Amino acid sequence: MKIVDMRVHSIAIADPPLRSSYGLHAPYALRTILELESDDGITGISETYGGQAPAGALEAIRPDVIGQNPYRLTGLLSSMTEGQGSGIERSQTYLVPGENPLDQTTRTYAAIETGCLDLIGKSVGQGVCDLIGGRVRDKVAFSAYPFFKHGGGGGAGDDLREDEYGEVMTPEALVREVKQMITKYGFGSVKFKGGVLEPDLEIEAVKLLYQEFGADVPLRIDPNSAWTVDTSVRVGRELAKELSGGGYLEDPTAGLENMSQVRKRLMAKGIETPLATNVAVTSFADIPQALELDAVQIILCDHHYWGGMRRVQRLAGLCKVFGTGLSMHSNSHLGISLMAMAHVAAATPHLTYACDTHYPWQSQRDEVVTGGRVPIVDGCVTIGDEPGLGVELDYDQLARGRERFEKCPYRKRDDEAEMRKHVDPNWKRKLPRW
Ligand code: GKR
Ligand code: MG
Repeated sequence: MKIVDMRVHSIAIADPPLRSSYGLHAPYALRTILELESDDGITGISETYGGQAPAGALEAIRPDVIGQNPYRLTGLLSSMTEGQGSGIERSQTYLVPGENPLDQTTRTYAAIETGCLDLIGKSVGQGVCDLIGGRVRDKVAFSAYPFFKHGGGGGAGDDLREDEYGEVMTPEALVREVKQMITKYGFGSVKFKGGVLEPDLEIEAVKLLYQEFGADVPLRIDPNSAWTVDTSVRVGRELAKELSGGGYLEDPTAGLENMSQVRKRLMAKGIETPLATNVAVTSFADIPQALELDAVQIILCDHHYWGGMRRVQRLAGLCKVFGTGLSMHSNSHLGISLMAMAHVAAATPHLTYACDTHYPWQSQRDEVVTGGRVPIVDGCVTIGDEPGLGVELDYDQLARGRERFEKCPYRKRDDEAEMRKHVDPNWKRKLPRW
């Protein structure tokens, strides 16, 4: 089998005005959809970060892809899996995921790997999870992912989406948002995006969530490095009960040394809440120091930037050896990414937490897979017996996504610029803010 065509589609999907310590989501999130077509007429697909740079990076390796055997291509491209550098420069501390040039090759590789696996799976009639080691579960659990948000459902001009959750800028509204999500999708755990309001209000939000859902629904809070070490310790102390029993404190502060300080000081008070990260550890090169400093007890994997599904499995193996937990990170995405996340999760025995997903924030109008949105039932995505990733492209919907991309002014994610445009003309991301 040979790859005879490669198609790279830049699309824009409506996205609500979600807040984080990075700033504000733009009315459109950008994604890239990749198609790899074989000489026997089968097409493998994948989804990755969007905008000019990721699409350009894929276009740049076109000559290495066309004419290759999809079983061998990832071997030929394996030098791309290391990316460059490690530590804060390479991390997502200052740059939003998908925008760091230092992990560009790992992201490009991952998109190609997923496309090849989907193509191979479709050609041999097997699911991707069964190609990469075999499923250990066929229901993959995801958690609710509430954000503070301004009013609006995303989109612009005459292309607005329904504002399902309304404005959510108080602890009470956040609880309402989570209730709505749980009613609709049946999630069994909650990952709350903090780093937006004063820490006391975010503490209150977690306490209210705990009161509402009880100890059986694990809670996590992720302020994306917005706090000092002192604030992180204070939040960890005040939420010792609420974040125990399967919860965690994610990236409270920037950098491994600071995370390590937080851990030490919490442990000294007898608080064992684990610290998780998708910011301080984003590559294999970060792991030795993270473990040495005991800065991180849970790593959030993401095949999109860790260099693909098999690298995530390798990460899981390392985590198991060192007794480190493994969870999964996400960014605004559609059904192809959701299925890829579910397939790698299904074939990763050491995955110790429900995965993150932004999927509830996107709408049917933007979905590019046939049959509409991938169902999340009882908080889980079910992997069936369909080959590959189990989804096919809806070419009409893809064309609409491309058209939205052409029309919208965005070519990269810049949450800081959106904050200045819509919320505060002088806003600057400040780490730590509190
Ligand atoms: O979508 O604003 C967002 C998130 O803050 C995202 O960019 C993060 O990468 O979800 C992510 C996280 O867990 O840090
Ligand atoms: Mg995070």
